[in-house]
Amino acid sequence: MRKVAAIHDLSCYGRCSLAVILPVLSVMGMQCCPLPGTVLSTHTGGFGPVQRTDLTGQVDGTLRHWEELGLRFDGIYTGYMASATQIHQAMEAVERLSGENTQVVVDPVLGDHGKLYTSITPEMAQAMGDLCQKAQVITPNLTEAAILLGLAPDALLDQRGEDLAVELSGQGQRSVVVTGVTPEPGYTGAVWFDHTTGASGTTVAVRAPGEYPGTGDLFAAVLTGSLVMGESLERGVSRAAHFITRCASYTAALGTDVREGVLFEPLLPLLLGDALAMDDRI
Ligand code: PXL
Repeated sequence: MRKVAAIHDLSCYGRCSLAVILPVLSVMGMQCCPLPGTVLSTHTGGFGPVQRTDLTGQVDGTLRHWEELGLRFDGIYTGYMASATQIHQAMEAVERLSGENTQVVVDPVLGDHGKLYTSITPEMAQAMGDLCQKAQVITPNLTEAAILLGLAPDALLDQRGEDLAVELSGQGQRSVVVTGVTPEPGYTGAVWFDHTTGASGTTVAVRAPGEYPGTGDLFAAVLTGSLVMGESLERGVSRAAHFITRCASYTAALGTDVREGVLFEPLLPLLLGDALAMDDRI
């Protein structure tokens, strides 16, 4: 059975990070092994003062134990990090837990809407750039794309060209999916570059009303699952974009508190088909 190490925080209320990544990868038919760097009472998007516990030492010990066990993962997927030390740990994890065909997907969580998140220091932005060098696939939004290119965080908010994905690929060394692009009014999508084929493209999905926390994590989780199943980057991006659109439309129709994220749980069966189809022993 394929397995993915997911190096993220665990926000215990509000539907983001490991709380959405675990169910998505499970339903896609693989074992998701969580490596939480921080446990938080809620995500930081509007629930007031957050209770948090740093687990940096626990991550170190887990990496050591997993290495002793000789574990190698088919996917390593990293996201929100609380410190530069944790970003360096993620780099260590890539070194120590990769096999020959491991898909390393780095979501360089640094900012959104033209601003750095308040917890991000210049040292962390630099370290995240270094972590991206170790990835097969990175999934920045337009704000993160600008930061990674050394520009002001709001410098690229109107970009929608595929050349941006090519520019972030480090001369074709890695694949890039830039999320949160507006290909045309009323639509949302991603521009991508696939370093395994040299192809680039734009994936377009209907823009559902509302801006929900955690959709970036859901997007990259579906993409990671798809890549670990052996699907192409284009297929993975399309699958992820359409899944998010359906989750956001459903959530908007129910009119729940935006802070609770998208109500993806009833839509998980949409991700189920291929895992079943690909293994006739199930
Ligand atoms: O990706 C969303 C996310 C992840 N982790 C933490 C967050 C958020 C969004 O607010 O606060 C801790």
